[in-house]
Amino acid sequence: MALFGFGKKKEREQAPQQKAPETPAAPAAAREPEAAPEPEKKGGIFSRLWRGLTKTRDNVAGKVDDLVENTGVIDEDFYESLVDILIMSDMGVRTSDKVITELRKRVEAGRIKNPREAREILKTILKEIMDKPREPLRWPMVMLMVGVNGVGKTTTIGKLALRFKAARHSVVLAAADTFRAAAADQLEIWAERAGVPLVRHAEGADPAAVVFDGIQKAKSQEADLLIVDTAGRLHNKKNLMDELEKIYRVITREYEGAEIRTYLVIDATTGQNGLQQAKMFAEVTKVSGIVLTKLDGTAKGGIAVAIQDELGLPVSYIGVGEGIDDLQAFDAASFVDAIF
Ligand SMILES: Nc1nc2c(ncn2[C@@H]2O[C@H](COP(=O)(O)OP(=O)(O)OP(=O)(O)O)[C@@H](O)[C@H]2O)c(=O)[nH]1
Ligand SMILES: [Mg+2]
Repeated sequence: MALFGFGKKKEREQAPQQKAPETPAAPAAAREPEAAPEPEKKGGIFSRLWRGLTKTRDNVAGKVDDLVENTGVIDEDFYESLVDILIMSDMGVRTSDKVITELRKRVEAGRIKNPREAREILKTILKEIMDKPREPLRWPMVMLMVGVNGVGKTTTIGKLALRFKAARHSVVLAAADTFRAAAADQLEIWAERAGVPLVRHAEGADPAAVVFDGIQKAKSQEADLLIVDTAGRLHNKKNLMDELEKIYRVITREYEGAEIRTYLVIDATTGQNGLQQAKMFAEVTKVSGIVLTKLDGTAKGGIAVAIQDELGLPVSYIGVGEGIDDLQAFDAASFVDAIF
C-alpha cells in the first residue's frame, strides 16, 4: 500500500482563496482579544498562512490524505499509521496518543465508518486542543520578548511595532539586549521603519536600566505599548531568573498599572528542542504566550499542537515568513484549515 506518496500534492498547492471552514468559526471576539490588529489586507492573511504552512501541509495532510484514500475500514492499522504521522510532524508522543485516543472514542461513539469523516473529526480535535483562552490586550502594556539565540525575537518586535503603530497605538521600543551593540542597531532599523521611538544604552549596559528609561519614555508619551528586546544568549536558569526578576521589579516599581506580558519566542524548526526550551523558561518565569517563528521553514508544524497541549500555554503569534504580514495572531481554526 503506497501510503506516503504525494499523489494529491498538486491539488494541495492551490491555495483556496475562499476556503469554507468545515466547522463554524468561533465568534471573532472569542479569538481576537490578545491579537495585535491584523494588517489592512484582510483577504491575504489566510493565503499567507496557507503558503507559510506548505511544508507542513505536504508532510502532514499529504500523508493523512494518502492514508485515508488507502483505507477501506477504520481499524488498528489506520490508527497506528495516523499516530505515526502525527509524531513525525513533531506533535510529540504524548499529545499524538491523546489525539488518537480521542479520535477513536468519537469514531466509535458515532459509529463512523468512513475514513474521510474520521479525518474531519481529527481536525476538530486539533482545533479544540489549540483553542486556548487568550487574555485581552490591556493598556498600558509592557511586552517582554524572551528566548534563546536567533529564534526571531528582534524581528518579531519590529513586526509587532509596525502593526500596533498602523492600528494607531503609540509604541516605544527598548533595546534591553545590551549583550552586543549590533542587537540595538538591528532594533533601531525596525524602530525607524515603524516610526516609533527606541531607547538604547551602550553595549554591556544593565538591561534593567534600559527598561527603566523605556518606561520613562513610554510614560512621557502616554504610550500604549512598550516592547522590550532581551538578549538571546544561552542562559542558565539562575542568570535568566535574576535578569528577569530585576526587569520585573523595575516595571512594577516604575510603571504603576502597566500590564506585563512575557512572550517566549521559539523557532519552530528546532522541533522538540524548542519544547524543551519552553519548559525551561516556563519554570523560571510566568510565560504569557508563545511566539512560534519560522513555521515556513519546517515540515513539522505539529510542534504548535505539542507546545499548547504539553505546556498549557497559548501560542499567541506565529511567524510564517520574513515579510511583515507573515507574523500573524494565532488562530487555531485557521491554522488547522491551512494544514488540512
Ligand atoms: N523564514 C522565517 N524567518 C524568520 C521568521 N522570523 C524570524 N526570522 C529570521 O530569523 C533570523 C533571526 O531573527 P532575529 O530576530 O535576529 O532573532 P533574535 O531572537 O533576535 O536573535 P538574537 O538577538 O541573536 O538572540 C532573521 O534572519 C529573521 O529574518 C519567520 O517566521 N520565518
Ligand atoms: Mg535579537
